[in-house]
Amino acid sequence: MAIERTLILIKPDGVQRGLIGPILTRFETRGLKVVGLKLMKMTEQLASQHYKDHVGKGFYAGLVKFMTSSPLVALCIEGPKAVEVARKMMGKTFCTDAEAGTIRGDFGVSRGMNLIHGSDSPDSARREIGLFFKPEELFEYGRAGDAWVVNDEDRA
Ligand code: DAT
Ligand code: MG
Repeated sequence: MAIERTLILIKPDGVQRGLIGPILTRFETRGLKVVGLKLMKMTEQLASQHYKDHVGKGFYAGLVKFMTSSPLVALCIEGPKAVEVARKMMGKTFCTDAEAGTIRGDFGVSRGMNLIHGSDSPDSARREIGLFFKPEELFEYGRAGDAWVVNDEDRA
């Protein structure tokens, strides 16, 4: 099954700057399917679970302050190699380093306020999706144009 799901967060800076639409549009126009979507505030507890690998690092306190400061949009998106495809669309971690054409490279210039999170592996994706979504908040559905986005070879 080459179809994967990944967790995307449009971070508080993206929401505050009115970039929910432009960022979401990139995933939709790429052909990826939104299977979960919510506006929510990240708590410190959720931050410590989501960023468990960064707890204790020098930038952790600032990261949590930023991520809990204002609502974010959590998305679960689905498609062939969705984890890798989304990471490439996001660009490098710091917007200053991200290539033009990527989300971070087109919409930001900050290091820490880098607009978007995307899971870094299928295992992380499964874990992170479980932190943000209940099973009943994720939807399996067909779209009218799906046959022209993904074929049997892509699904094999
Ligand atoms: P990514 O979001 O590209 O997967 P990451 O998982 O290494 O990057 O780090 C998580 C977030 O923490 C990242 O989006 C921004 C922040 N961050 C990482 N390294 C940092 C650093 N050296 N200084 C400040 N913020 C940092
Ligand atoms: Mg990461």
